[in-house]
Amino acid sequence: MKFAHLSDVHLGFQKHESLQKIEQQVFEKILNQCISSKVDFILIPGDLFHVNIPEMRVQKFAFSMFRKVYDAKIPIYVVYGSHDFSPVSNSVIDLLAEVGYITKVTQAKSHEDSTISLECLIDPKTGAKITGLSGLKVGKDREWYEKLDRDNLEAESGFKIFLFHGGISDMKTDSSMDGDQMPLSLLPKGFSYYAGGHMHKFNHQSFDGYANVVYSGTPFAGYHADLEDNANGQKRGFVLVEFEDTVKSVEFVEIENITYEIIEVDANNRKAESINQELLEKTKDIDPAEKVVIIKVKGELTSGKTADVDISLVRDNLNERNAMVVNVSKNGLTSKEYSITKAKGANKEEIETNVFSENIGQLRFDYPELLSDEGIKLAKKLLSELGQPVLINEKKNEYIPRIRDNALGILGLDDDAS
Ligand SMILES: [Mn+2]
Repeated sequence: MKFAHLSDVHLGFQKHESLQKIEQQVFEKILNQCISSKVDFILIPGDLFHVNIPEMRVQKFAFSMFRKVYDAKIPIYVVYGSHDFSPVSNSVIDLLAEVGYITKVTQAKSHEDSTISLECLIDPKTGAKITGLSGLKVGKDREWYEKLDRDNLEAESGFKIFLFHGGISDMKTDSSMDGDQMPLSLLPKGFSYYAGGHMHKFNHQSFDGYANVVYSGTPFAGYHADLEDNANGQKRGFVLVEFEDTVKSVEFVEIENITYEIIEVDANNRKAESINQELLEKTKDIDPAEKVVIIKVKGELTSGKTADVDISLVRDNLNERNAMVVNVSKNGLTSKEYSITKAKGANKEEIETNVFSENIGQLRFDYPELLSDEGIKLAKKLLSELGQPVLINEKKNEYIPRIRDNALGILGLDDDAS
């Protein structure tokens, strides 16, 4: 008997059309493999979708995929992740569950002594007992686990699987995703397999009382940093598990997504000009055609503004040579000469004014209206305009020009050129 474990698919995360295609292709490939290798069931412990109610394009795709798996008579067992979680069952997960394409495994009961008990559901074909808890929004998970009646679950006999969504502090994982982690001891002991979601890299470890604690990782990407990891050689895919009365084997199945190039530049103790030059040179050395190109600049410039590091030439060059997507990360870039000083204030209004007045002195412009008190006023007006929400029933193609025209008006610029 065998089952598949995949998680953190984050359907709907990608904004770029070409990457949306890859996102879908990868998911389709995995489900096709599940069908062709005749798995008995599929586990998805959370973040199947990037948000609880994704756009219709994503929902349509998901329904067509799950329909195929349903027709192949393969049950899918899920818990919510932190991304597709909804406290009032207002998630596309619930639609899929309602039509019977997937099954939510959490059957929890709260008791008077404030404990929570879980019941296992039994997979009809294999007899495997399956239960688990959803990932909740930040910090809430721990509370549930602390109230969980573990004894009752530990007393269950047979082949048992626990689905969870969250970080486990006992596991050696990549530190970039720390945050909320809980000790393994909050999970019930003695299960045959712990199907984890939330951590985006494959990880398989066993502990005393806790065999086979496994994260399948994201099959493609659910954060921008995932693409960077992919570019640096991180393998992506899903997990296939063979079992009888115990787990016989846990196999990571790699699914290829796309090819990458990464251009990294260290900006420490340098000027923007030399960075721009290095970027251009490194760009010439790569063949970007049909690849995701990641440009990463970090470090502290000796002078100038971080905006002086100009990616536009490099981007144009890469696009002319048919790069699929160019992703720029300048988050780690700062400047000795110009850095935003934090400011305090009694309210949002005051903090904004103080941030502008603390920092505007660092700027050198030929336009007096961009400096001193006049500049602060202008900046505040602009900030408030850019923060205007979409009106009820306003369409995106109405909202964007409205905000743009108003912003250009505040700056005293004419829009005719665009
Ligand atoms: Mn995730």
